[in-house]
Amino acid sequence: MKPARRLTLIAAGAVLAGCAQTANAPSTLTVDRARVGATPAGADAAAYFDIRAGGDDRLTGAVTDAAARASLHEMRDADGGGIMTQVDAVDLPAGIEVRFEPFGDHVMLEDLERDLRPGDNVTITLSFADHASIDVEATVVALVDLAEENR
Ligand SMILES: [Cu+2]
Repeated sequence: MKPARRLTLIAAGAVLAGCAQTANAPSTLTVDRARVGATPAGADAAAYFDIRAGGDDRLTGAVTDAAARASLHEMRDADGGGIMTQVDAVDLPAGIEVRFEPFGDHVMLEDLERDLRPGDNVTITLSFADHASIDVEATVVALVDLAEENR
């Protein structure tokens, strides 16, 4: 490919990316009911919340200073129940409330740096394909209370 043609393609790509952002603006995104199960240091805790994106978006990652790592987990059907599987992103269709909840999708806080006790708060930074990152304050709740949510 000749250099001149390659430059033209790069420029076209930049224009397309610009259009996509303009079409979504102003992009709104809300996160509600953030909570995480009480879990001892060194173990993994699941975090849950409701997300509503104003335009099509994707949740692409999470970090927290309460754990060594955080990853996105989906529940997939398997023999004898569900199995959790790490995924790169979770789709957030425009205007739809996407619920991360017990026995469903969640953010896994892996290898906790400290005990998470009921009433504590954990800051989780969520990142998205389009929207700017959001800091979420998740409340630590007893596991028994999480288990009762779906009853
Ligand atoms: Cu998990």
